[in-house]
Formats: sequence, structure tokens, C-alpha cells
Amino acid sequence: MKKNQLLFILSIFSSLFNTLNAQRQLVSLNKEWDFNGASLWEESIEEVVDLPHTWNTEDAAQGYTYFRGEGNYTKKYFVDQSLKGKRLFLKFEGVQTVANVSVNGTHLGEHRGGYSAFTFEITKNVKYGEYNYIEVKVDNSETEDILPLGGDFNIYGGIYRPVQLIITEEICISPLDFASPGVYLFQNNITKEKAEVSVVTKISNASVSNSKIELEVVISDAVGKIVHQGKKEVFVNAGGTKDTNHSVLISKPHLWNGLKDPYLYSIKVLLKEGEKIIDEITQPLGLRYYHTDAEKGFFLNGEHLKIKGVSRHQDFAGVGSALSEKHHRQDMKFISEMGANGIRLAHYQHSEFFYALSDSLGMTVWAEIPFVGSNQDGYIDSDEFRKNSKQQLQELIRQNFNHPSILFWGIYNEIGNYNDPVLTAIINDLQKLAKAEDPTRQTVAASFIRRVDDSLHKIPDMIAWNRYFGWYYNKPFKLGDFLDLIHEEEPSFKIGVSEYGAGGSVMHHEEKIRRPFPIFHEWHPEEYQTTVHEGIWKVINDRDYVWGSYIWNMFDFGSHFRREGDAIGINDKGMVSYDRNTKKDAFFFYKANWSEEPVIHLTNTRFKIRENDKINVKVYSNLGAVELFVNGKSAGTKKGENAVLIWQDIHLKEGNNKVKAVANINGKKYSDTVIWMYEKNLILESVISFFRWLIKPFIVLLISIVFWMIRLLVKKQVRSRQKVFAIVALVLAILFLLAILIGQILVSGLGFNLFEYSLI
Ligand code: GCB
Repeated sequence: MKKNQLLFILSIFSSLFNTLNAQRQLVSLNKEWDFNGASLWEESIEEVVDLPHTWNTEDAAQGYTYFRGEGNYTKKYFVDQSLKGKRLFLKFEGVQTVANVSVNGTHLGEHRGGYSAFTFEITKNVKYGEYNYIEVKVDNSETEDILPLGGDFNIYGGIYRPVQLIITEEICISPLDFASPGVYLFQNNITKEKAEVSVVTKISNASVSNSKIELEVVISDAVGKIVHQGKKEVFVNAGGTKDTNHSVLISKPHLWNGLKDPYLYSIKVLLKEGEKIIDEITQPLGLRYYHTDAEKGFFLNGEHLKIKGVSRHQDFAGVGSALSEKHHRQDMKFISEMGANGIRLAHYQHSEFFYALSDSLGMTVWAEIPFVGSNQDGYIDSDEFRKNSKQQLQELIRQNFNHPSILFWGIYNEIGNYNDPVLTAIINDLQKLAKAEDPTRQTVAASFIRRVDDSLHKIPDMIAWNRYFGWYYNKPFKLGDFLDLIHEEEPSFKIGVSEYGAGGSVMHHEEKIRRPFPIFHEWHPEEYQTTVHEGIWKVINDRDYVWGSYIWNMFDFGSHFRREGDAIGINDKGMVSYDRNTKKDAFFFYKANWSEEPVIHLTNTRFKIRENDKINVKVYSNLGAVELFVNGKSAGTKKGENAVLIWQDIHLKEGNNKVKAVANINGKKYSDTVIWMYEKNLILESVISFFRWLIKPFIVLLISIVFWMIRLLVKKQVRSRQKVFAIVALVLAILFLLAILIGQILVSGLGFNLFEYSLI
């Protein structure tokens, strides 16, 4: 048969098929929006943009402040005559923060909340055979009722996730139920022997007549073989919506088993009128069961699984929150490479695409609402705030109900004061709502309240702490004492570590590791970051009762007010730099501990010029014995604990030194090499850098003394001895501050800056 004849026959078949089937069409509306907004610099911006888009990529990256206000988007879209009789919906996957949507000048509604999807039906508002105008007024100003009220991250304004036009028949699976897929897969009873699933479908009938339709559920395994097919008749009243339940039983199911075996069935829900398919939705079905034990930790499908997790923000250098699928995939690749088996998608609902990626790779996910601590303790006691918190929880759950990767719904992060009764009532309501919406999953929360008996701790099913031992306070190993104390006081608590970490700059290095002053100080040596992680991971790994932990953070991320590390406007606690170009040493520490890939990694390779002729060399490796060679000579073979191997007092000659770590496994050789240069005369430089390291904290101390002494002096009843002490301290502090100021003025003439670090 000739090619043309074949094409002709195929086209007849396809048009026949199309008249028989009228499934929904999904049209991407991401291209060519007219954007009109203001900027921080009071310029007005008019440009044509593609989605995803945010107007804050540049200003938020500058540090301190960024534009929070209105921006307007308009799109011209031609609606064909052939769509008459169909239903049309606009689905927005994420608009920050308030969106007011109009079509051809008619206001359809407002959505309040920057991270969840929403859908409006536009069937009655469009003009057929003409161009239609979709207008979205977006506002990312601060509000008092929309979560989050604040937080250590940027609230990038704009339509920063995709937009879709959904076209259906008059009767369809509803896109209007909190913008969910309209199909909910309740995994009621799952074991290795059988899986009982309830498929709840919301059907919407916009026609003028009551209708009888057929609902069909088809489940296929990963190679497309049908393992379940069931049908039932459903009556849906004119203009009404109907929930229908279809029960499925699969015997000897192939379970979704995390990274080991992320097995997915696919489930198709079809609406039919006779033989004609009128709507169809496909969802992933990953069958699994799990529980957490207060003593033994987390179990997936009956087997113990320590959750070795990372946290992630939807944020990327240069694009802010407007990530494309390519960015999402790239992030997931880093997380997988490091060997993590869990992700806390903080501090808000993430893009649906990322939850789907997690399903397919077997990541366990903690998904959460943006109930995040802020200046106002994270909440305002108002009906509007409560309403918004519930709305965002419902949206998170309904929109992501079918993702098997999501195991925990997070209901708050770092909020409140000890035993706050108002907050306790709000969180109790959210817990009840989460359970009513989804009785099949566990709830979780991230607390920063140290007192174990705080009323909030008992509300979620599992509780975890954000603790920064070794960074904001204390020493890394002290986390162990903290966790043990909670475990002892509240043995029924299912304890996790929701955040831990330390800042680390790939440009800051030092031989003798000094504890940085974390918040107001730029100096964040990478070496200190690795030390904290080595210490904390040991604490977590040694404790079976800790069900899981999440590194804060997988990637450096934008936080406009931060001035620390090597760049302003970022939180640099990432394992990978903000631009994703550099994996920090800590990344390899975890990779060596978590991943099954062979790792041999010499640390400090960016610390090229060394000031001492005797150094310690550290290697992260999971390959057993590793031999170190310095300028061609063996410095001995070592095996490490937790993949950390250290060679003490390695001698460097003046000039370049080649250092190589080598391991042999099953006849295969693995190695890593670095060239370090030793320069004798850097000793003076390092002394100067020590003083520079001290100077800023010293200034902060002096300013605090000035402040406190003035406060003391203006008090009414001050004893005369106190007065004298305050005056002396005040005068001394002012004199020191003046001396520093004059010193800086004098040396600046020589092109010198007292506050700038050396480049060792
Ligand atoms: C926390 C917060 C997180 C911050 C982090 C930090 O506890 O939950 O949003 O980014 O601390 O880096 O201080």
C-alpha cells in the first residue's frame, strides 16, 4: 500500500474516532501575555511575556526590599465557532498572591492565595468566532488574611505557574472542585495481599436535562495490561453535580515502594454516553501503606525506612519562582543524585509537576500549607485568616490527593508562643479538616518551640523540630540531648527533625575552622557548614526513634533581607548553590552516606591557596579503604566513620602540590585529585582576616551596649553606681565606634577596607 493511501485510511479512522469520542481538550495559554506593572524603581513596565512569569526576579535579588503591589496581565485568545456547546474553563496553577480574573470585561472572581491552583468556568463569558480578552489583576502586596504573613523567602508576584484552557462536553468530570482533578483515589486498605481503593468522581452536568451516563474505571499496570475494569450507571440532575463512588479490589498488588520500586498503575476514569466517551481523566495510582512508630521510626509497606530528606523552595537564581519544567527536573536530579529518599516541599504548595516527578521516582514527600512563622507569630486572630488557612489546606489536599509520593500533610511551620490558646484552636481546626478531607494520610508539623509540653505539639499525628544546633546556637552534637529529652518526656511523640543546617559559601574558606556569626556576618566558610552536617547527621542516624529528617536546604534560595555569605538576598544553607552550578562539599558528604553510587570526594578543592604547610586532608567516600597520595608519595590508607576520612598533618611544599585520593573496588579504580598551592607569606594576611572577621560582631556589640546603656540611664530609678557604670560603658562604646570609623576613613585613602575579607 502506498504511503498516501495509508494516511488517507488513517485519517478516516481518526475522524470516526473523534465523532465517537469527545474527550476534554487541554490548551496551554502560556504564550504571549501583555504584562503591565510597576517596579520598585517607580518605572512602569509594559512588555509581552510568556508564562511562567514574575516581576520580582531582579529586585528581589538585590536584597532588602522588592516591589510588592499590582501587575496586570491580558491575553487575547480566539475562540472558535466549533466550541459552541462545549464548556470552557480557565485553570491557573499558581498566581501570587491575589488574582482577579475577568473575561471580556466581566469579572469572574477572585482567588486569594499564591501557591494553589484555581479554576473559573468561562463558558457563558466567551464570544465565539472572535478574539476574547482574558484579564488577570495580580497583587502580591502584604495582607493580613492570606498565608503566609511573612517568612524567610520571597513572595514573587505574578502568574508564575502555567495557565490552561480546559474544554469539555456539557457533562464532565468537574474541574471546579477546588481545581482538583475531580477524581479522588482513597487507598482504604492496602496490604501485600490486596488493595482496596475507592474511586470517588465528581461529575458536573451543565445541560438542561437530567442525564444518565456510564462511568467506567480502567486500571492498567505499568506495561499497559488491564488489571481492573468496572462500570456503573450514574444519574446526574440538570445543572447539578454528583459524587459517585466506585470500589476497586486488586489482589496481590504491585506496591509503590519508594526509591526501590516506584511502581505506578494508571487509572482512567471515563464518562460515556452509549459508546461515546464524553470525558476522561487519567491519574497515577501508587499503592502503598505506611505507619510511624514512636520507638522504631517510619515503615513503608511494612519495612523500616529512615527518611533521609531535604527541603526545597520553588526558587531558582535568575527566574525567582517562575520555574519551567526544565528547572524542576534539574532540581530533582540533584536531589536524586545526593541519595535523598524524602523531600519536604516547603513552605507552601509546590508545582503539581514536582509532586508528579516525586511519584515517578519514589520520593516520599511532606507537602505543606504556608502557615509560617513571622513577626506576628504567623497568624492574625481574624475570621478571614482562619478561612484562608482552611481554604489553602483544602486546596493542597484536593489538588494533590492522588500523588502516592505525598505521605504527610504539613499543617504549620515555626509558629506561635508557648501554649498560645488562639493558635491552638486554629491548628486544631486545621487538623480536623485535614483528617476529614483525607483520613488516609498522616499530618505533621515543624515546631521551633523548645518546651515539649507546648499545646501545639500534640495536635498533628507526627511532630518534628526545626533546630539549628551548631549554627544559630550551641554545638551540633547537642541536638542529640535535645531529641533524647523530648523522647523521654513524651515517649508517644513521633519525633522528626524538620530542619537543620548551616550557611556555607563556596567562596569562603579557612584552615582553622572558626564558628561564624551566622545572621549579620558575611563570613560563612564552607568548611564550617560541612562540620555542622557531619555532626548532626551522626546524631540523627544514631537514633532509631527519629523517623526522618530534612536538611535545610537542598539549594540556596532567595530571601531579600539576608545579607550573609557571599551574596546579598540569599539564604546560603543549600547543598547546592543558588544558580545550581556548584555542589558544595556537604552535598558529597550526604552522597557518600546516602547514595549507592561510588563516591570519592576530596573536600576543600576550592580552597586553592593554602596558608599552612601542614594541613588536614578530608575525603568523603563510601568505597571502604582510600589511599592518599601527596606529590606522588603515599600518605597512607584510611577507612572512615560515616564516610569521613581524615589525614592529619599532611605536609605541603612551597608552590603547587598534587593531592590524590584513590580507592579500588572489584578491580575498578576511583580517584579524585586537587592541586593546592602553599604560599608562605600568607600568615600576616590570615591574621588580618581574623581581625576583619571580628570587627562586625564587635560593632554590633558596641551598638547594643550604647542602646542598653541609654535605656538604663533614662529609667527613673537607677542607683548611682549603676549610673556611673552605664556612663563609662556608654562613653567607651562610643569611643570605640568612633575609632573604628576614623580608622576606616584613614585606611580607605590607601584603598583598603577594614570590612572586606581577605581572598585566601
Ligand atoms: C527556619 C525557617 C526557615 C528559615 C530557616 C533559616 O526555621 O523555617 O524558613 O529559612 O529557619 O535558615 O533560618
